[in-house]
Amino acid sequence: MRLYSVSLLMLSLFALPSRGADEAKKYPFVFVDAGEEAGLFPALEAIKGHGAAWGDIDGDGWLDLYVATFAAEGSKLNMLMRSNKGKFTLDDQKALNIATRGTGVVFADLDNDGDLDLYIGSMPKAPGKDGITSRGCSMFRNDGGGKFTDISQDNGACPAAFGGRSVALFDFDGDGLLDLLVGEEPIVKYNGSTTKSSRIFRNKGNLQFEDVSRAVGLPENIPWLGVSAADVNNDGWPDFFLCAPGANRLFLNDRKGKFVEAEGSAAIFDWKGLGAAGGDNMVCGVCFADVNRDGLLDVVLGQHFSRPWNEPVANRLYLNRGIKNGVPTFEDVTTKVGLSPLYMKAPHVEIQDFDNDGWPDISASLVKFHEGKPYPVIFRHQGIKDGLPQFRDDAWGVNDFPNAEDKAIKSTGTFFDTMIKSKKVIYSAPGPVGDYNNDGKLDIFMANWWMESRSLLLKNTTPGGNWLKVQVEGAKDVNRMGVGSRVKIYTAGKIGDPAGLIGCRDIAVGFGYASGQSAVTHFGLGKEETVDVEVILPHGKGTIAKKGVKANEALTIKQ
Ligand SMILES: [Ca+2]
Ligand SMILES: [Ca+2]
Ligand SMILES: [Ca+2]
Ligand SMILES: [Ca+2]
Repeated sequence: MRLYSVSLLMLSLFALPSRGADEAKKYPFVFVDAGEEAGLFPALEAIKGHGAAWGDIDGDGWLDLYVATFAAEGSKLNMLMRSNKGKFTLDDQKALNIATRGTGVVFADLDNDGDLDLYIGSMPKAPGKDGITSRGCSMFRNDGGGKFTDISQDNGACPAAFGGRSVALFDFDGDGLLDLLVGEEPIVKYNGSTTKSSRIFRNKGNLQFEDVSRAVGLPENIPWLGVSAADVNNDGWPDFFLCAPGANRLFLNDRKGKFVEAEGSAAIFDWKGLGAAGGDNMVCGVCFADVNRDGLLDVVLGQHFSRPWNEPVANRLYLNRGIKNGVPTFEDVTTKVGLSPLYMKAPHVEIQDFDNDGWPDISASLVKFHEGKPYPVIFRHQGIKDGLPQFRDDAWGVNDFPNAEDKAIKSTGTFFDTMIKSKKVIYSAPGPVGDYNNDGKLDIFMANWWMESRSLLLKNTTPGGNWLKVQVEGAKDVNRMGVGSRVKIYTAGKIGDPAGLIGCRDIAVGFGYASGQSAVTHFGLGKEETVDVEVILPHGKGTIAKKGVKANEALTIKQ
């Protein structure tokens, strides 16, 4: 109820006349729509884009991009865009050009051979009146150099009647092989699936998997749209979060191969008070990172509510307030920290430092436009005040959306027609962040759902501070990608001192919504020119310290 009253307050604030141009000048980031110059078009024109992943598939140091679509009349099928130093060309491998209703896409080294395989979470569809068929979940083996072979049949992770949504990687049992966490669509028979039960597929080695969902304690009938795995109770073992309508839950790893729901998690993360919900009101994306430098991972949730232009809704931030008896305590600080209600869906969410000032910002998969230029909605971290991180978004003021006319539209279809024509705002399902041009500034890719609109490669040219990229190469029972490693950045000379902590996050792939990220973690460093880096390997496999690391480089730490 409280949130609702705040929404009304914000509604009246936003109803003030727009100052467009002046507001655009205040926007603290600079993004360029770089899809054309980077070569994504015409390949990515006319797609129903619904999933995307970054990953360096050929080991040349440049991020490649896989885009998944919803197979529909007129839409192109899934595509791999291969990067040559930041310029993309459409890869011609027919095997990858499949018809899916793709939501989750991740590049993942599932056999620890040093190259990235590919997994796609998708909802199967039998041919209907439209004659269009789509495959369910699919897996491709990288045979080296980014040449892929379809191994979806009989691998155990691509059941025929399973409506896969977002995907996250984790090594839940500590055997050094990455397991898959795949959400299932909440509406039974919306696709070729008869269940709404998310799955954990355990990696048995040799690219063979088994469904261990029930055996490890993930109950039946828990669908999920967004997924994320991270160690939220600092015991070295990956925990996970599911979000779906009415089912935001945190599960903790018992370190013996099972999960238990964190006590009280359903109540803490319950998303009530949003008026006459229903319809496609959905909690969608989830992302973990430490936003207040206390060494505890906080969590942000994204939303895909039915008609936010009528009734705005904020993406939510929960601070991790400490761990008691192995269970983290979370506090909803959304309104206290400035995450203002959004008048549009913003399903994907990431915590990343877009201006490299050392404070991680919160991005929504939502863009406003002024004079044709994109202003992605990013809540910029303003630092800590009175013990709380403060965030501010400056994108909304750049144009008058939603004006009274926009707000009066009740029909979703009419609204979207207007939205596409007026070019004032757009949102996307996926919005994976990655530095595609290797300049140390984090870029964003948003696959577009409307065929007459365009996907956005948002090149970040924001003047900013120093940065550091860290990746971890596992061996000896730690997965090769280093997923699950905790990376902590300290001011030089302060390693291990909580007062010197600048950044803290887990190496993670597959978070937010419908998005796959590279296993390279990025930290803004502000003015720091050298820092100390501590890597805590998962499952108690040890700690690696690197002191006096120079800023503005990509550091690979080997186990
Ligand atoms: Ca844990
Ligand atoms: Ca924290
Ligand atoms: Ca920042
Ligand atoms: Ca960049």
